[in-house]
Amino acid sequence: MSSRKILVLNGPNLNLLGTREPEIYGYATLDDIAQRLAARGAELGFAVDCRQTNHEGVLVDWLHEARTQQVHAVLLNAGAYTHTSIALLDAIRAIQLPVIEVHLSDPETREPFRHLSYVGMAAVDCIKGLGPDSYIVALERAAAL
Ligand code: CA2
Repeated sequence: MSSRKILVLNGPNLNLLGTREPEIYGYATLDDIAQRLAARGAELGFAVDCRQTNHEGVLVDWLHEARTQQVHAVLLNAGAYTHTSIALLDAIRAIQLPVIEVHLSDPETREPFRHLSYVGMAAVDCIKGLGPDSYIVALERAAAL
């Protein structure tokens, strides 16, 4: 396995993917997405470590961990914390690693409260609105960095 690593961090409620609101988020589960990421990552020469938590501070801890573990890049779907979390903004700025913001839906076409992204203030790129393919496109962008 490659020693080059891409970390994929998923925030609150994304553990429910594939079970609720399929009209917005589709039918793929997070495990399905993780498997696709692992396969595409292997083709690109990267190990993909895909995680999910419902807790803001755990996302902050994992971002800090990325800095010490020679991670090539981070893909971050912070879920609703995208729109609320100055702590995540500060963590992304602090780790000095490329972070790509990922969303299944396109938050800018949804409710106004989803239009602001604190993650986007520090991320190097944002891939959104492609369903599970958002993660694959983001992985390809990350691999090319
Ligand atoms: O489109 C995305 O990926 C979002 O990050 C998803 C978040 C939402 O708060 C962001 O505005 C956009 C919500 C994730 C909730 O995931 C669910 C999955 C299945 C059923 C219910 C919620």
